[in-house]
Amino acid sequence: MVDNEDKRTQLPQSFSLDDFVYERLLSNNANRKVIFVLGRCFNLPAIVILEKIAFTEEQFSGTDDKSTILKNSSLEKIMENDIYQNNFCRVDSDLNKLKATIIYPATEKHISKYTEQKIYVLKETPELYKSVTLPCLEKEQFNCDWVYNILEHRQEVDRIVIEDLSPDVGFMLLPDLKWDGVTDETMYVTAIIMNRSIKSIRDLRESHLPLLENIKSKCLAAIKDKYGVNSNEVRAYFHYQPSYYHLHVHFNYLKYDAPGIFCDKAHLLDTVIDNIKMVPNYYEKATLSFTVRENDKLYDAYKSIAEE
Ligand code: M7G
Repeated sequence: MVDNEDKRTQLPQSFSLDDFVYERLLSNNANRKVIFVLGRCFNLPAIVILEKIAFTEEQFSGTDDKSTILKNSSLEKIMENDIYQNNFCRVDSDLNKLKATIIYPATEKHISKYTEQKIYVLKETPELYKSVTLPCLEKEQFNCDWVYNILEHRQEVDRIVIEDLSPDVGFMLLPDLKWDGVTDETMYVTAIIMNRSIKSIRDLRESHLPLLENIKSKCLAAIKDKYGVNSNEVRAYFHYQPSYYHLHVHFNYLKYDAPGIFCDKAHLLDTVIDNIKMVPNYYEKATLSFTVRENDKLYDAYKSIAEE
């Protein structure tokens, strides 16, 4: 299949899912109620991610009848027994939207990222980072044009929650692609740093503490201001390995089990700050464990050195 990394084709404004020709299912996560589908649009590969959206309190407590699920539903009985009854509940389509994320044209790497596959844990020493991980990610990483579009105010400008344009300690905070931007229960925003030379936590040193502290204090205050979520209800963390090698911090609502919050991938912002305060070059010296998928080029690279 062709790699579309350099094809910057965009979907027409009139695009609808009728233009999407189904090819195959990449994965179906019943727990998250999200499905990843591969197909083609106008002859190029495309991925559609459909996700059922969480309920909100307003859908039940709202005063406007039209926004209230209970006032706009019909029941179809499945079974009853004693005091127990199961039904399908049909609700107004406006109250039952799906979030649809479309990646177009999708690259081989996107297809691999969303394909169900085995995962493995790897231990990366500083030496292995330099000799295996770094060369591999320099060759294989996802394109970061979407990041530069944000930093240069070309895209998502009206979504910026807060920005600090300082080249050293600055960042932009905005709703993450994984979030619909309105369902408070699944709040997920991302701070993207202005500095383009820090790929991941591996590159963090003592000199970056002001950057990390600045992101922490300003983003938590902005989240409280905009979404009413207290700082002690926010999970702030990095991914290692990330998909995109331009440093960014994930912030989400603690009660929401966002994808990628487990200890095989998430590094709390507070812990990262503390580690660097204790050992200024902690992330230069540490052995970091992370997971890879079976189809990842990084997994192949580690496999081949293990075989040597
Ligand atoms: P990551 O750890 O590099 O990748 O985080 P992963 O979590 O996907 O493995 C990058 C973050 O940026 C993710 O949370 C993405 O959902 C988010 N993101 C990716 N893209 C392409 C966009 C985008 O175009 N706009 C916004 N706002 N967020 C994005």
